[in-house]
Amino acid sequence: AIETTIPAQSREIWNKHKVQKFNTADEFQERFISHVEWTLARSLYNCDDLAAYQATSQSVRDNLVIDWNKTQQRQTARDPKRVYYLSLEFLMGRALDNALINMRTDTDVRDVGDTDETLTKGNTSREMIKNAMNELGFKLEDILDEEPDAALGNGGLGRLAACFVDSMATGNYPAWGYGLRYQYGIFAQKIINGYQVETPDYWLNFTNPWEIERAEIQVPINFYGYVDRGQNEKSTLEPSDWIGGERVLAVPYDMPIPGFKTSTVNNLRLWSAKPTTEFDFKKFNNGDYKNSVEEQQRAESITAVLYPNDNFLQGKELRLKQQYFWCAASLHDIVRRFKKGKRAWSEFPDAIAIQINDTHPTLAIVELQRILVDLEKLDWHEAWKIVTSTFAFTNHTVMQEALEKWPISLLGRLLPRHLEIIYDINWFFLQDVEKKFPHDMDLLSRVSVIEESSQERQVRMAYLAIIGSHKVNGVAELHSDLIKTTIFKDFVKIYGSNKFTNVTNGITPRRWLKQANPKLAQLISETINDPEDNYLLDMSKLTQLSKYAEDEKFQKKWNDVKQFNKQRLADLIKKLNNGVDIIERDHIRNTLFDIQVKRIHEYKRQQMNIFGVIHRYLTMKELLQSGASIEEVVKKYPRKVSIFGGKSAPGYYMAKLIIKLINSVADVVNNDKEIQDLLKVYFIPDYNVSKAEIITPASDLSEHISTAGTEASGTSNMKFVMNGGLIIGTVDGANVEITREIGEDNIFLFGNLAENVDELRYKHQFHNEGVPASLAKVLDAMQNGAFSPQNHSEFMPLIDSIKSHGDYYLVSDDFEAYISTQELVDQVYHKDKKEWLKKSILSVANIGFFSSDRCIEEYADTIWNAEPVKPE
Ligand code: IMP
Ligand code: B1N
Repeated sequence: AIETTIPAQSREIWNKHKVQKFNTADEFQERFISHVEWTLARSLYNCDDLAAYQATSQSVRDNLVIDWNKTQQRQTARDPKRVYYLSLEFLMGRALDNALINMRTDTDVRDVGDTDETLTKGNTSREMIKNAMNELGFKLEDILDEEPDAALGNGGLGRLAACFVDSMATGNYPAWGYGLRYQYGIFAQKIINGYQVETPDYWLNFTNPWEIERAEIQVPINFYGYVDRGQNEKSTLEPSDWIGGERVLAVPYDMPIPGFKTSTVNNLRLWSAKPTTEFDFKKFNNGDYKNSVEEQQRAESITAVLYPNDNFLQGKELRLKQQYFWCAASLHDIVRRFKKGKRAWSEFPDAIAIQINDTHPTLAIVELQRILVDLEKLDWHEAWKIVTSTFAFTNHTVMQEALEKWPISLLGRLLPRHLEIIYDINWFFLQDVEKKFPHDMDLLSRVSVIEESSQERQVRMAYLAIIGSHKVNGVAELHSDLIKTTIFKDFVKIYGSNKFTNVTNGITPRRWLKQANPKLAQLISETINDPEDNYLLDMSKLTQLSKYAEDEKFQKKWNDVKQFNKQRLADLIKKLNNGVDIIERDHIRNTLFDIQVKRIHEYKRQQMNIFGVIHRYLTMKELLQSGASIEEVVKKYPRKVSIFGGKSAPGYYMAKLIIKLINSVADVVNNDKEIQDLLKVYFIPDYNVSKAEIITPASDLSEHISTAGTEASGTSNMKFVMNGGLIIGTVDGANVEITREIGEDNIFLFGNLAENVDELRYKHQFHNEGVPASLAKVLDAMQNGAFSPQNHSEFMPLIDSIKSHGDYYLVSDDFEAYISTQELVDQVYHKDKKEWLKKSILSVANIGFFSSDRCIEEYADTIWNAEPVKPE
């Protein structure tokens, strides 16, 4: 039974006044109005769209909280193995529309499997609230637009964590996410004169209805100070006292995470830093009151801002502080909950699985060892067995510049006891290695957690994460194979290859199909006769679409949906472009929408894309100037709009220059009268999750063209295919498995393979063979100021990186194949529309594997050993 402080005789009163969910439009309206009045202190006379958004969210949240409480009570009572997903980033986007799709009313619950169509429709709650809002005088679409994105992440890694919490709730797993509540999420991007300008994202400007502050929980977190070894200098393996230093408080904010078609509502717990209420009287007595207040206030800076780097380590002290603050607070919470069950410590790994999202939470491994040894007085080895059976580690990148290393000096100053523990972990590990591979000094220094070779000794966090975990996984087959043969090769030799595994990434079809593309979702549910949208839970049902792939009537409906979504994107672009259309309305239908939206990175090769655009532009101009008519040009180069979007890290010079080049090319091309609207280029400013929901469904073609071996998985590739877009891509990351699933006829692959990359780079270093003529034409035009008439050398660094600095990303090696594959795309799109639609339909039919539900099931079965806890 669940413990409570309420006396038994009071139960009746509690039960009599038990809170109820709203189940009907009428009940929703009543709830809405009471929130307008009581929560917002507004009324009929001053309820604008923002207030309506707030009141709607509060009302929906009321329903979720009821199920949240029941879910937590159920999980406490049944005491299953719990899963904790530690991620420094959760790129959630907006919550309201998603909650409307996922939320269950009691009516929904009662009618599961019922035949009454009006009640069993997949979108009961959303439709009901849409109508109820209309009656209240609001349009749901406008209300949804009032919500700021929860943009607590950089890109794929953070969005993956968001898809995972959705799937964990949907699969009824007793799983919580733990992260940080940054006051500033990823910066907002403005484009000024073609350049990226960053502005702060103060997303908590208006109260956030989706968070529940738990002010009563305050976890003290310490930094700095020293370790007291006692008078007889006891061993570092003994329980030790870490003393003094700086202290801040961690306060949790909970976000309810509703599953789809289940009343399970899980929790995302985000920590916020607060000053302690302890006061430094020494300073105060010295009359330095102001300084001591300021020092206290600095505590808040720990969770002030998300570091805006993707696939890059900046190595700042505040970042390490964030990591420890979050790991220590989360571990404290996890251990406190475990202790409530009064089980033996040896059962900890049977009760708990902790997944660490990249190496950012690696200190959690050290912190658990510290808790067990120093505070709970367990024997070192007993403790270490518990730790390593609890943790599992996901690697997301092989890029050297992203692999975390922290200087010993910094770690030892900030966390003196943790550094001792790291040394001891390493000591025992190296002893084991020495036993297995005697006298191999090279091996020992290669796998040591401490890197000695560089000027400053550093802690290699990935190695620590491997040693402290029972499983290590990559995020797509190619990537998981690569880490075993490159960066973690020695560890495969030491541990055997069973410790290393693959779990290919996935995405939630609720947000990325149903929510982003309601028209396609409806066509699918009609076609496969699934009015309850059960396919969103079992995406293999989509294979039923295959039989309509060549059905002309169906193809027309399919195409109409795509045209609607292209129109919707064109409307957004118009709005962002000060009300000026980029693509003439009448031409949207026969214009190929070619989209590359993702973080700007040299390895993702947006530069190759824009070079391709320049190549197309120059060739079209040549044709026209040699007397060809527009009609003749259209035959070879049909209408196309190249759309880009994505943020650059603020300090990433080359990425920012690529953004400027795209905007400069857009300036020239879009204003070239001769070209008319055969070719248009547009950079969508401030790409984020809510914009992605408009952009993704509108692609005819999307680009996933990273240098082979550099993109661990990619997840937008899956999103585009799930929305009926075709892909042009390299043989990299999840593109490989997407090809296997949808068939190689339905994807445009090109370029060198990962296995040849080293050889090609070596060749560039020692033989300068020049660039292919097609690329030379592009680079020459750039060098001649075609896109920077005021400053001919503006784009020289981009040219030099290819011609003089070894072309690390192999643009010159892949360019010709890229151009000819683009020409193939043009031919299929414009000459054989039926063939194109068939490819599109077959792609969606076979994309089911990439649901994050499948992905979470694999983690649960092969890594966590966790079972769902289903509501009755
Ligand atoms: P924790 O596991 O102690 O952090 O509890 C998480 C949340 O679940 C709490 O804030 C409670 O709201 C709910 N919860 C956990 N255990 C119980 C219980 O025994 N009774 C009621 N609610 C509980
Ligand atoms: O993680 C995604 C993958 O789909 C992408 O291919 C991969 O690039 C991405 C340090 C990262 N890897 N590493 C990061 C992000 C922030 C940071 O501070 C590294 N992001 C990825 C999901 O698996």
